[in-house]
Amino acid sequence: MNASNQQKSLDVVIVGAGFAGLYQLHRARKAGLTARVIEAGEDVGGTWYWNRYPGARCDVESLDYSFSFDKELEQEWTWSERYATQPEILRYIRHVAERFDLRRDIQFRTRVTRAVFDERAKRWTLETDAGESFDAQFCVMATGCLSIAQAPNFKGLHSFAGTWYHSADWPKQGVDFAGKRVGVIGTGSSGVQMIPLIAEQADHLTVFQRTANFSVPAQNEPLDDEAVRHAKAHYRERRARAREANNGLYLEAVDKSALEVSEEERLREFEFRWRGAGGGFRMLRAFNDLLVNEKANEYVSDFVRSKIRAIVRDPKVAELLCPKKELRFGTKRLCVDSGYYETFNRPNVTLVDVKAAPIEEVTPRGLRTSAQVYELDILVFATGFDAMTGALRAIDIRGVGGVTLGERWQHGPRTYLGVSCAGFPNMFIIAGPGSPSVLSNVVHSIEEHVDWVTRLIQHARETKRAYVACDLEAENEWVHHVNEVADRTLYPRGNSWYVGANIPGKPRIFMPYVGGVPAYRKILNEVADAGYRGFVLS
Ligand code: FAD
Ligand code: N01
Repeated sequence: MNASNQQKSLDVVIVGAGFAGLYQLHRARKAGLTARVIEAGEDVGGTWYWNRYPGARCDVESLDYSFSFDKELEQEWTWSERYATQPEILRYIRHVAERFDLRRDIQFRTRVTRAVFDERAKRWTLETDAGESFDAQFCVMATGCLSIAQAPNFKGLHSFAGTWYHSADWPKQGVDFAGKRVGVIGTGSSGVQMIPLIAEQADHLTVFQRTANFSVPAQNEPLDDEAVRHAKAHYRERRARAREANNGLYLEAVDKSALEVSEEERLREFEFRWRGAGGGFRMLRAFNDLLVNEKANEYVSDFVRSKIRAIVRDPKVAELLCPKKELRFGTKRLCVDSGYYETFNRPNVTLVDVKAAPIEEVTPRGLRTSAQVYELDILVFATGFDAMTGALRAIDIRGVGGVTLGERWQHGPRTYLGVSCAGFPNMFIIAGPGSPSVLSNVVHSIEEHVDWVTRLIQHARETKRAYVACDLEAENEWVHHVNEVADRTLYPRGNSWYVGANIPGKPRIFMPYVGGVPAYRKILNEVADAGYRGFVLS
């Protein structure tokens, strides 16, 4: 139902109807608050509404990458594969929306363009692209970390006679690649997932790679009845173990340094994680220092490179696919694939190095690099997102004294605990910069944030405080802590979207909190127990 004729003066206004916005709506209602969600898309789902490219699926196991707040929901929903596809995840999110009757409080096809804090009334006014406005005491930004696509701005794109698509704005009816000459630009997680499937359909596929990233096999498989029965019978233990793991995932971790074992043992462990059930992110946890120790990282990097050389038959192509030494394994988000490297053995697939010969322009008939012209019917941009800050900066957010979030964040995002920004009272961010967010099972992090924010709002209301603001000192200390913890790892050295390196001109700062999910939860709890230390409630 479109909510445009309904109440526009609310306790909480929520922007975004992905996992975060939906759960925030549910929790707000449970807390007795009036709440409304405003969503740019036509339906619920967020990431899983927009990213419909072939091969799109999660790379955190679906049994974990799903809501844990309701035991019945957990028991009644059955995942068909270890890593569900986009259509299945979208079906799940729609099911959640129906089951908890969420749609009646969601306004679709509406983009929030402006949010202004009224210091006197201590309320937010949100304006939309449809010219409506909503006012609420609290504003929750559930706008997503990967929801603003990096728009392709290649010279000549407008002249292209074929059709082009971005992975994050994929047509609902799908794309027919049969008999077509297709070019894919980008070899991050999206490219790595779509390339094997497009190669199967297209007449010819040309992959334009700028930087080779590491990818490990998902070892995806159907979940048979026995696996499902077992998982459901032990769901609570599974969730509890995930909560105590650094990245909120249920994965066996080896608590040993890669340096303290023999070469034989090290290779056995890597091999087990490459081939073994589950594959994927298990590789990151083969040893406890892969992301903090250069030598340990070199071991796992060399192992993956040896696999690429063994899979890809043409040695030149294999070398091009091998990530270079400067890129440490895992410091750019690890890709998880199904048959990615194998695809380059197909006769209808060509890999082009656009670092050596950059793309110069799109032409009416295809694409020209500094070395060659490629004739194409379809161009696919898997070029990523303005991650973590893009969706927030796209809204004209004005806090105390009319200061904009864009001004406050001109040198990079600044938050207290990843949920609040000094100068922007009564506004909260879900799973944003400064929280474990994208380094974790994001659904898990979303649930933790939403629960915490809702308790804070309830506390404010119960104690008759209209105003909840984090102080600048607390924010400065948190930003310092986020950087300090990141600097103890290899993460900031990767030229990834984690540091904004993919967007020209974006300040280089490591945005997520790398301290781990359990350590972060402990801090959140301590802050709450200390009467919301670092916040002013008045
Ligand atoms: P989103 O799902 O991004 O939803 C935000 C919503 O806000 C969007 O629908 C957007 O339209 C809306 N919005 C934004 N700005 C406005 C505005 N101004 N006005 C109105 N509406 C607005 N994470 C994992 O942990 N595991 C995975 O396996 C995984 N797989 C992924 C696969 C893909 C292809 C991508 C792109 C990301 C993946 N992620 C994964 C990260 C994923 O984004 C999160 O897991 C999660 O879905 C984020 O949910 P969210 O509700 O915070 O944000
Ligand atoms: O985007 P990316 P993504 N010319 O930024 C290249 C999540 N996700 O959509 O590395 C040429 O990772 C760019 O090259 P380079 C996940 O968190 C998860 O793939 O900058 N190339 C890179 O190769 C992920 O990390 C899944 O040199 C250009 C690629 O485009 C995040 O979303 C699936 C270019 C972009 O890679 C983003 O992934 C999908 C240019 N001008 C997404 N501009 C799962 O599997 C960019 N590139 C769960």
